[in-house]
Amino acid sequence: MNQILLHQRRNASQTVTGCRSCGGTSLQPFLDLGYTPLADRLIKPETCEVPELVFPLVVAFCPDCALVQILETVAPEILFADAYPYYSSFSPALLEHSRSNVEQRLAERELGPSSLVVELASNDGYLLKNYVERGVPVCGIDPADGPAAAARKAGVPTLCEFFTESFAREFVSEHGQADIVHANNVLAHVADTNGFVSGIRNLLKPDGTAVIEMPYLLRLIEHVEFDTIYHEHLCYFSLTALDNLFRRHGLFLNRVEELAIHGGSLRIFVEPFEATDTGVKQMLAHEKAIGLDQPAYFTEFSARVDALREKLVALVEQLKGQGHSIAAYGAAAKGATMLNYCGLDTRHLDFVVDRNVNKQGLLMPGAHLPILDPEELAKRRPDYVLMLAWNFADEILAQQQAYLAAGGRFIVPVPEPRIVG
Ligand code: DWN
Ligand code: ZN
Repeated sequence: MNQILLHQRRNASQTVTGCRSCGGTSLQPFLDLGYTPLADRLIKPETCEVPELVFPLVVAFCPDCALVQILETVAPEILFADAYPYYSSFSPALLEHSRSNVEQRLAERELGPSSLVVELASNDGYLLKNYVERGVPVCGIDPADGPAAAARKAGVPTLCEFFTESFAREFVSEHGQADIVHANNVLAHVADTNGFVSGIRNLLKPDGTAVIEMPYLLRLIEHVEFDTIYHEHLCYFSLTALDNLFRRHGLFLNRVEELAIHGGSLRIFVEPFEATDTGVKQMLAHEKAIGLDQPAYFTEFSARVDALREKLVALVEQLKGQGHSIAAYGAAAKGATMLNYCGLDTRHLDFVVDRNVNKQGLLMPGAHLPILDPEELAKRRPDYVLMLAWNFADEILAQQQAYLAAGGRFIVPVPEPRIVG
């Protein structure tokens, strides 16, 4: 790495010294994924010779509040604001998941023209549009200008801003407090974890509910979903760590649901009053019983990640050795971690396909696989396709019946590399 690159990196990121939640200084690293490029920083083909910025990716456990977190914080302006390529609306399954989330909220609570629903990280309006259709006033907040513009175009009022403690205060003085605050897959992305939660506290009406989703740490560990670790994801939550974090701000986890989405997620219902239901108590007790709140739980994870890597690389090399062609499906952020940690690149894989037209024509970070339209699978007929977006495997396999019928096969890497089809 040359001097300029190092200098740029110094200005672009910081290493934490204390826990992102409780400030404790006894962080215990348990997984080192090395220096990796930013997972959503797709490369323009004309700049592929320019060295990419790489940042350390080390995961640690806080014994004081049980929060799992990475140690490096990349400046959010670099991660999210500039040409952020993730648009939620490219997955029908996610759209259905969001529609049913809104239906459930509408069934539970009377919401009408005088209500307010706010979504933090509202992306392209994929969720809020369901409230708009039902005449409920909404406001989306998202710092990524492309997705925010798409949301406005879809009729979802959206402020292109980072949600912070001070922004929450300004927002409330202008628009009032919210009946419902949605925040899906964003809490883990925020560097000022406490400021964000305090902002939610300010934003909520006294009888308001924040409905928050995030990947569940327990499933990440169980299913070796190490590829969901990248610089956008600063924290990896257990219910125990969430309980500690929210209580600090006068917010209470009153209900929890476990969801299959994104490899296993939690949906928590957070309110400014305590009314903990039995589901929350049981999940907290279960985490304690299995030791998810203790450092020993994490000591073997690194070896399991390496075993997965070895098995996947051996499989890919064996197939290549037999003369088979291999492509990949899903230019997902998690795909970047998988490829880079396993050292898989254009020597092994010919291209990657993705339905997101904003990603097509670009190259994957690090591995530099060209991103093409999924129709190319039927045209180019690679023998095997590495399923990088394994969290949508069912949906993608259903879409790829023609490729499968023509003899194509998928390699699903998680929880253990296997061939399907
Ligand atoms: O937290 C985050 C999660 C929720 O989403 C982010 N920081 C960024 C992003 O992570 P990801 O890129 O790993 O997410 P996905 O949604 O698992 O990525 C799937 C990719 O596959 C997308 O680029 C869309 C694509 N896709 C496709 O081409 N055809 C997805 C489906 C379902 C399909 O049928
Ligand atoms: Zn802590």
